[in-house]
Amino acid sequence: MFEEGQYFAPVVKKGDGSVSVELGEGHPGLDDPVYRERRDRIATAAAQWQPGDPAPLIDYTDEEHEVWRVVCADLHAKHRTYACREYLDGKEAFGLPEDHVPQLHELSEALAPLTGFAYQPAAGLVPLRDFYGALADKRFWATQYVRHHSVPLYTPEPDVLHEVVGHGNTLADRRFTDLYEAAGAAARRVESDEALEFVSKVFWFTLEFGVVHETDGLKAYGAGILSSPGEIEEFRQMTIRPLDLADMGTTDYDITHYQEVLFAASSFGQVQDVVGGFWDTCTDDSIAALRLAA
Ligand code: TIH
Ligand code: FE2
Repeated sequence: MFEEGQYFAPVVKKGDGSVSVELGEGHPGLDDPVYRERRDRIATAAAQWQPGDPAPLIDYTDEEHEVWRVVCADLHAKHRTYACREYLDGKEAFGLPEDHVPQLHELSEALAPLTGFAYQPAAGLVPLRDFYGALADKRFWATQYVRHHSVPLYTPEPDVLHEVVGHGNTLADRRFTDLYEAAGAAARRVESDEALEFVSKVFWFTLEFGVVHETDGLKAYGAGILSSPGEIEEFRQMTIRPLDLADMGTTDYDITHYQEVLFAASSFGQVQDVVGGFWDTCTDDSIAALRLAA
């Protein structure tokens, strides 16, 4: 999913149906015309996609495949050390290629028998209600561009590596997809923007950046940690707070840096019970009460 920040790259629609991605100050691709052309082309394909169509085929270049290889090779050993059990199970079931960027449409086909989830292409920022609401229908909005080759270890912009290596391996396991679906149902149920923001912050501190205690140490289950070869080596040094709905739903975060505050569950079962249970039942009123308790 795409959010605002240092690298915020708004998508601007042009008259001919194509779109242009406005890379901002500080973006590593700002002065790289080849990269900018790629971003525009890939975003245009997403903008022209219609619901029901398969995700567009992207003609990834050798350089883009190389970024994929570098990140996957680096994460290969790090996942074994730092990823939680449930993620490693999903990764094994999904069997992603490590030598080339896969196409979203083939990943949707592979997910169908596993969990029924499917990817749909995002040109850029997807409004919160659309992004989360789609999860209730087992649809995951995903970008298709590749991070700039000069910064493979971390990007504040969710790219296809984040969507597929981070989220995809979780979309292959029902213990995770039950949580995604519950978050989607919650986002559809709540009415106020404040309640939706609370639901989305709980998502951020769990499915994006959650960590969990296992017998041999603290592990990551959040997709944002699991897709970043840089951040995955640092999360154990951050401020680790216990899983707490009121705290997660009201804590601010900065998407442009490694997350300094993380919330640790005592077990994956606690995430299912506490966070899944919250999304299953939350209402505007129950969230207002949690806000007061924070
Ligand atoms: N920082 C992640 C990465 O480098 O893979 C991408 C993002 C996850 C969540 C927001 S941005
Ligand atoms: Fe994400």
